[in-house]
Amino acid sequence: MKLEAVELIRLNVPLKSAFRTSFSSVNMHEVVWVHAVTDEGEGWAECGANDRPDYSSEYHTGAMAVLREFILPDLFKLGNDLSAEAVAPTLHWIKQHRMAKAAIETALLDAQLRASKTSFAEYFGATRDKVPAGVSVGIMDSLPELMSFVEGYLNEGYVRIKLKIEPGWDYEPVKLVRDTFGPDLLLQVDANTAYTRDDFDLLKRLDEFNLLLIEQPIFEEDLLGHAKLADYIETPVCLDETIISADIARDAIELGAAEIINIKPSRVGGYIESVKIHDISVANNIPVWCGGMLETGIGRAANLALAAMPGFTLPGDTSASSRYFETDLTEPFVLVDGHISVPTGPGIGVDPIPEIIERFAVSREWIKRPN
Ligand code: SMG
Ligand code: MG
Repeated sequence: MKLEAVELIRLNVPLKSAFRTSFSSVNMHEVVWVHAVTDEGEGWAECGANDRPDYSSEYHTGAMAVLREFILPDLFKLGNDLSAEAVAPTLHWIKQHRMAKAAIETALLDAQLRASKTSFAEYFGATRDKVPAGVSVGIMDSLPELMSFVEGYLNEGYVRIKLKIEPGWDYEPVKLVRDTFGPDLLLQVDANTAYTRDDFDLLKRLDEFNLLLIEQPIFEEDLLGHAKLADYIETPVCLDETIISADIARDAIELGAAEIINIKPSRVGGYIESVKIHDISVANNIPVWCGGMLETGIGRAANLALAAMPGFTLPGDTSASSRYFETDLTEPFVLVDGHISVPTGPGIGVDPIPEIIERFAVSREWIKRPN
């Protein structure tokens, strides 16, 4: 396969309601897509970064710059030797920038698999045709507002609730949700690094709610702190932000810092690295589940295929399109009996809808192979 050109598309997609975490509140969701044109066909991918470097160090303008200045020139140079599998080794010299690398690797994997009429799910060795859907519920202004969102999602059929927490919004909302919806509700929390080693006693109080897990309670670089916390509390510690590679996943597991892992392909540099993390986790009896970055249908399609692999034994943050958007940019993903179908078509199995791209696009830029 040979890369001919890449289109970088920046879109502003309104969310149905604000999504507040311990680090930001998003109403208008900025999205960046990578559209790769090769001699064998085209491919699409969504960059997992946010508009600001708040979830990780990456952000859209930076990701687009590193693609333009370093990543794409190297991939153009590969000529006919390009394949999705060749992307990571070629770009190894570029430190970090995993979300930018993941975006181009995924777009090329889409092009490659569309050409060979293979779905992402087949490529990953996925074993299911639908996956159970959880939903991530943001921090709210009040407890009644939280309750009305949680109740609405449960009525729609979501099989697991994740509550975003931060200091001052933890014990009380979790208690209210647990007391109201009972002991059988699959319930977990996500702090996005909002606590410190000084908060271990506070986090231990959450043990009484029999949570599935607590996600990324403290600073992402504090592997040892997570291991100490995992020893101290009953709730299983799950890592998100910390797990940026299969090597880190291996170390976190060995150290006892990760009892469960949230796999986000964008965070780890792509789907090929995600499969490695899945395999290491399965070999160590560590459950994994698929995280989300508020993806449109383009990113969601590929995540659903990954989530259909056998080691993904917990429901993911792969919710239906209607959880996020009035209008998705592909055919919407719908929730049926708490599950979402895994796409079966070649590549990611969905196509962007051109009129909707036009409606939400803020900028479109072509980068062409030099002659
Ligand atoms: O895609 O439903 C989704 C969002 C899931 O909570 C979610 N993601 O830390 O896991 C996480 C957060 C990061 C969101 S950044 C916009
Ligand atoms: Mg998280």
